[in-house]
Amino acid sequence: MDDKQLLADYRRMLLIRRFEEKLDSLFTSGVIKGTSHLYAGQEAVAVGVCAALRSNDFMTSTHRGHGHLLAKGADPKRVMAELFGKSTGYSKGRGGSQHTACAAVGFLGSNGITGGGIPIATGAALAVQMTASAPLTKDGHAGRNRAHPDAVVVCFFGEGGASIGMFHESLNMAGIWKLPIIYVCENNLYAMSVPLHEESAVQDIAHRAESYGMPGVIVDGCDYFAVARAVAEAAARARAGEGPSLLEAKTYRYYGHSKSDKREYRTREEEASWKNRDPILLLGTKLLETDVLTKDAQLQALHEVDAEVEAAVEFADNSPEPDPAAVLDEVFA
Ligand SMILES: Cc1ncc(C[n+]2csc(CCOP(=O)(O)OP(=O)(O)O)c2C)c(N)n1
Repeated sequence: MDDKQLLADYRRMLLIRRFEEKLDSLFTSGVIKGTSHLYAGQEAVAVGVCAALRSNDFMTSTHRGHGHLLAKGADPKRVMAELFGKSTGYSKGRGGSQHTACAAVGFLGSNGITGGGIPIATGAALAVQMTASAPLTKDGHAGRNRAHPDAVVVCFFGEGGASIGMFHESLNMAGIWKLPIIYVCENNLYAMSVPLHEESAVQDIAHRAESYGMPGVIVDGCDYFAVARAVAEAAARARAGEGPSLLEAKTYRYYGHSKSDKREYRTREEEASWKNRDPILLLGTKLLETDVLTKDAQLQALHEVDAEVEAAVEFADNSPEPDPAAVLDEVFA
């Protein structure tokens, strides 16, 4: 990674953090309605993963998806507009926090169904594989699918999502067919209020990989470099036709599960110990130590990111509401 990418990724992690902090206050003050699942604390996973991807790679996400979408290169203005339910949002204000998709950056959707993205990502990986093996059309195009033939698909889910049946069915299929997919489990220790030991017989989700004929790798989800390295290896494997991988990033969400959660199932001491290893702090310290970042540039990045978040709020606030007459547009079933 060159210095330019490192600085851009540091800035993107900051952007995600400040975006989520802003959202917390917008939800609390009732400006944005409904609930939200905030990504703060997990930024090194989304940004570390994307550091090792190409722009034409694909991604599926979860109910906690704003960080994934921003890491993949989405415009914060249009992400915010979607959260405001405005027509300028990526899903025209119809999807909201849990159902945003952005084809332009290969983001196949966040998903309110726990683990719901897993079969979708597996199907997308099958489509990529079929594209690669499809005969070229007369004008030299790679078949009917527009997917790049050596694209990879990244599939995010939580450790709770890893307990649904489709996790096992999908990974088995991907293992048999050697699909170009990287399953990334963000293990933040709790599915709503349920700790991992109450919902999984094994405490490392990565160990399940062996059952499906793929490597299972555990990474420190607070360490941007560790995540990027592991994904680079998995992506190279997928592009070489060697099949899927399962990565488990040990991480922590800073906020409660959603707006109403008072976090009674975990201690303030546990929260403080994770915040001591804050992913943005760790990357910032490393970049300062190696002279990639200066204190002035760090401050400037923070100002720029805050201005970007404020501009996103202004754009969303001033955007038009969806037209009620168009409510049935794009309803297919
Ligand atoms: C099929 C299904 N069951 C239950 C729920 C309710 N639910 C929403 S989020 C969640 C926990 C998800 O935990 P995890 O996958 O670990 O992700 P995290 O919230 O920790 O990021 C549950 C059970 C749901 N949305 N979908």
